[in-house]
Amino acid sequence: MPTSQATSPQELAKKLQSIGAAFHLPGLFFSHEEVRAGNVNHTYKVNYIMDDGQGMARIKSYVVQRLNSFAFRNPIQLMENIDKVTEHIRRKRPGAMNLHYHHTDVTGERKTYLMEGKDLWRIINYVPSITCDSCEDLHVVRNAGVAFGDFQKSLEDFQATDLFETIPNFHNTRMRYQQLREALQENPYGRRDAARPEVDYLLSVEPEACRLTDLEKSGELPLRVTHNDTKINNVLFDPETRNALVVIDLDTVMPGLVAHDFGDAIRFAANFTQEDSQELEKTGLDLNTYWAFADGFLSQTAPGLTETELATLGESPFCLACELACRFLTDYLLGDPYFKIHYPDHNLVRARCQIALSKDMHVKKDAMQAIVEGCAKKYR
Ligand code: GN1
Ligand code: MG
Repeated sequence: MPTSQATSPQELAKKLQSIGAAFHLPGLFFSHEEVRAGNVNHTYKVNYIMDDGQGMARIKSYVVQRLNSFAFRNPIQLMENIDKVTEHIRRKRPGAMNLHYHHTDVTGERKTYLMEGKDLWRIINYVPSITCDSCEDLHVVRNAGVAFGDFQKSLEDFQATDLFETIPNFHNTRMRYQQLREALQENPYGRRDAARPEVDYLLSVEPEACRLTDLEKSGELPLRVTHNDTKINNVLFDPETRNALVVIDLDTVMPGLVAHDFGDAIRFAANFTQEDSQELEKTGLDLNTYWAFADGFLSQTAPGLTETELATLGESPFCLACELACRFLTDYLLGDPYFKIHYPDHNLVRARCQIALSKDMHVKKDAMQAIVEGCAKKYR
């Protein structure tokens, strides 16, 4: 049964129950809710009730996910990557919270996934926590920087060639521009004219937007193992202390640049508005938030960075915002096959917001670089 957005709540509940059974979840399924955080995978919180051993009821929750098979063409290799990375982190940070994936025991083999046709399902323990989409609490922002910086550091001795490239060329900005050009050429939904001003702007900044990709290609920036999707809502926080508990969403852990992780985190966390805001006059880079994240991130990573890596951090949010604008616009032109949308022009709106953000980042590039250098000096 497909579990598209058109599926009825009853069908979905039945489906989730059968997935839970395949993973041998104990207790009685009694409710579920969709978690609308990610733009790609489908995520649900499911709640089970069981005996606590003393005759009282205990409720236990799990996170059930259906991987987007359009975005991730090699789901089994992806799960193998996650296994390797979480194991590595477990060894390096024995006391820290780690993600726990449940196993199916279908053929006596302990697998962390269930394949149903093209769909891969997986189940993770639910961690009581809070996440932030935008954040005024600079303590939380700094902690997110520490968490992503520590994630980076904990993988510095991980053999990058041991990882399967789950989405090849994920942060290859040149290729994202190429895909935009092809979508414009193809124009299958006749949307090209509606996207003209956005396309013109993106093409006008292409050389600057592709700086990271060009420096990677010329070998001036080292490839590391990076997270590649460092939205602040991919960090779980303790509801009371507001300290970071664990970094989640490891689907795109692949070889990449430090600047990808830094720039992507900033473009999401330090925007005055949400990623799909239509209030373009309010959209822009908040330097206070930027500073807090940079300080946390560099407190972990500064000692290991090369001078060239450090020199690219200030411009990286601009590059990442333009790259994502290309991706949203390409998806809009192709009829939205990749990103989940909540209304017809959603991807065009998202692209416009990233463009407005990138314009403000362009103005603030030197300030961003100065802040990075100041923080790095502190931690070296
Ligand atoms: C997707 O699904 P989510 O929200 O974790 C996308 C990121 C984008 C982001 C934009 C695998 O991430 O690259 O930056 O949307 N992930 C993938 O919101 O394409
Ligand atoms: Mg993701």
